[in-house]
Amino acid sequence: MKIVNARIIVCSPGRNFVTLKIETDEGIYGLGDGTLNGRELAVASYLTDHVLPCLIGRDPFQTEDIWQYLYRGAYWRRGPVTMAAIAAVDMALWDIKGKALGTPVYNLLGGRSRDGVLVYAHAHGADIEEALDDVGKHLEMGYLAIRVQSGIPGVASTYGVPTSNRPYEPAERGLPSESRWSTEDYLRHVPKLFERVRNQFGEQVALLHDCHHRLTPIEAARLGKDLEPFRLFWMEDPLPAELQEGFALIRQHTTTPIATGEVLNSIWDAQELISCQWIDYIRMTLVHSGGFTHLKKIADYAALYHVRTGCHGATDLSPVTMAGALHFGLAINNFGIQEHMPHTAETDLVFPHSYHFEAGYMYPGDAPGLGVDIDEKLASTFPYHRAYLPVNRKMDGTLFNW
Ligand code: KDG
Ligand code: MG
Repeated sequence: MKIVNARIIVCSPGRNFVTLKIETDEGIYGLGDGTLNGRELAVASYLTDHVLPCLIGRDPFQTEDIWQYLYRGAYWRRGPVTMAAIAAVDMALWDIKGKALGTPVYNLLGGRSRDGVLVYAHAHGADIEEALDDVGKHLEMGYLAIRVQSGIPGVASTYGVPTSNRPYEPAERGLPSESRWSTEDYLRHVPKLFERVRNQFGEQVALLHDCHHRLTPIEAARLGKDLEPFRLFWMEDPLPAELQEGFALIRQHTTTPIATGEVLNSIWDAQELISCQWIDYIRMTLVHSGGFTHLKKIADYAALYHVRTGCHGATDLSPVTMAGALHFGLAINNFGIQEHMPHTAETDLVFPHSYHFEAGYMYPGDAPGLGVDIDEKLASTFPYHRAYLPVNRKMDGTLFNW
């Protein structure tokens, strides 16, 4: 089998997605996701202008060799644009492999290791009362694990909480919006939120929280200690992820489990986080970390150090990545949990898929390959719109982490 064509489809059914379609001389095609929120066209160009011409004529079964060709062969390594582009190719090749062999991708990754993939939902509210209502709704929907974020008194808008009636979607069309941030107000508020959630919903539900990179190590240590009575499943991204040893300080002070890595791209970015056991869950995901070929190595490395996976699964990861994450999560031994943030109805129509949610778990389905397709005609009715994530400043105007 040979690759005869490869092209990019950029569409925006509610938000932007970059999808790669690789076609073979046997009529089988594969899909890959290359979406990088707010920088989509950089990946599209990297693929179209620099990568896709090199794929024509290659054997799509050579996933390892093609991965190394794109990673080592470029000379310039790592980084979100490069790794999202490599991921798109890798995903599409595994999709082709599965279709050619007539089997779901999870069977190529080791086969089923569990019955279903535990997922966590997002609950949020403008204040604690609204957040509690939303937790209740998600429990009724069958979720067993719920991330909880709420508005903070004195802070006009914050990560994870919608400012309108629409479902939360951080990227906005037009130029980046700006918000203001107070760490002091946040640190006072979050323990109160989780005290109320535990009091109302009891011990059974797994609770998660995303700090979204906004604390220093000692602030994160304090929050972790304050949250200990409420037994969180994890505290996510307490710090910006570049300084791996920053996590050591948090670890010295708290037993609240730590998850990080959604902005990391290679095994080298997380090497100390994992080998020093500074984290409990690694959040790298297929699209931003080089696809199955690389993420499998990261997961196997993490397994040596008792670190489990908790792959990023926000709406900027397309249904192609979501499908891939479910195959991956079903197959590997050290799976922890998978994020699930449902896509818009339009997105689900553009990307028909065989995965589904039931009673707290998701299932990839048994279709050969990834089990996800793209309706190109419908996709063409949702053209690309430039969109950005917000920018965040401290109350005095200092530029800060969003
Ligand atoms: O594009 C950025 C989002 O994917 C990110 O802000 C979502 O932190 C996030 C999460 O945990 O889902
Ligand atoms: Mg996050």
